[in-house]
Amino acid sequence: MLNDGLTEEELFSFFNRVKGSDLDHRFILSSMCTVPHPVAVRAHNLFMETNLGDPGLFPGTASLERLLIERIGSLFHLPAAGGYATSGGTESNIQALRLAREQKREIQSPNAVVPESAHFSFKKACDILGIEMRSVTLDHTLRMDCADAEDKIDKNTICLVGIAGTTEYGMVDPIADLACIAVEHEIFFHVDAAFGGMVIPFLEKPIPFDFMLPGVTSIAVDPHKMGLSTIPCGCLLTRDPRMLNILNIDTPYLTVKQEFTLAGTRPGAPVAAALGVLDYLGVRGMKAIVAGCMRNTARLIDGMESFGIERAVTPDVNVTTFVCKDVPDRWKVSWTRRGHLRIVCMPHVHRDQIEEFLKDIGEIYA
Ligand code: 0PR
Repeated sequence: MLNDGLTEEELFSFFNRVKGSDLDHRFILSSMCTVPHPVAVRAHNLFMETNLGDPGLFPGTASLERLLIERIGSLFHLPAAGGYATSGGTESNIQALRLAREQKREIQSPNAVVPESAHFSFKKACDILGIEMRSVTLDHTLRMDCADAEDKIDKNTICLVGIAGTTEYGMVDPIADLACIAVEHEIFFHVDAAFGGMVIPFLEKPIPFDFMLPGVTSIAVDPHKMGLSTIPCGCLLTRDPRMLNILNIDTPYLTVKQEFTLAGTRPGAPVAAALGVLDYLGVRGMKAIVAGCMRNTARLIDGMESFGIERAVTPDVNVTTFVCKDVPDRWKVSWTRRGHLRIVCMPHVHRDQIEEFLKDIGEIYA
């Protein structure tokens, strides 16, 4: 029930109490989001009231969105890529499937060929768009099986999907091989790099997954995951800078007369935050962050195996999985559909937390 108004003190003592029941990031080992970089927070605060849904009112902020897409396009070997800032991987994946379907309007019963490991956002996208989702099996490394993908493709396939950094196991699908298949069958190939897109380019040995591969049509990447941005910030990039225009609808009374985005009102603040982090840290800084996460990933795997707890797979990015049934309560971990313990070594998961976690595990298993 609404009251007659609280004092600021009353209100914020309530908020602080409530926030106190959120979990402490020190113990969150299950999340693909992290504590935003201080530069992201400062940029976010500066652009708090901006709305990219009416860009003519915020031309400055809109120019930051273009810069962000250009920065990520360059990182993905195509500075001239098209794209825009979404609310995250879910919206990017929905929009990619919309694009794919628009391009093959003549197909009556469209299907999308998607790996079993795909994030559940593809299920949402297919439900909304009336697309049949065909699941492709994984090989023993839990990467998409290319032969099965090829078997599942037929004349009604509007889109092939590969994942660069799977949610549950941190695997990168054989994107180069899938890109060849897409070229051969002339189908739209969307790469979901929501997680891996801000990791793979900064690895010591980057795995090809981006526009460097001719068959890749679009890429989803989330600065609000490994990009240390504030939430919500995803990006959808397209090889053809004009491609998104096929989704244009009329917006007669706005400062722009058409828009292709899914959301109407869109926050400029996390876009400034995402760009801020990339420009502040630069390639060197991002490499240092990613190297730290990968060192912690390796240390965690080593430590767990020293107690006889086997890894489920050797991940390509900073997601670890183990054959392990029990973890002390204070740690917030997650479990995959196949029943493996899953820990994501995000930037907020520092080395001392890994050691503390291993010590706790050692008390049970050593
Ligand atoms: N694609 C991939 C590969 C993902 O991992 C995710 C989300 C998405 C798409 C969807 O992205 P949005 O959630 O931004 O729409 N992966 C995480 C997951 O589902 C998201 C997450 C993050 C969940 C933090 C929990 C959490 O605490 O596990």
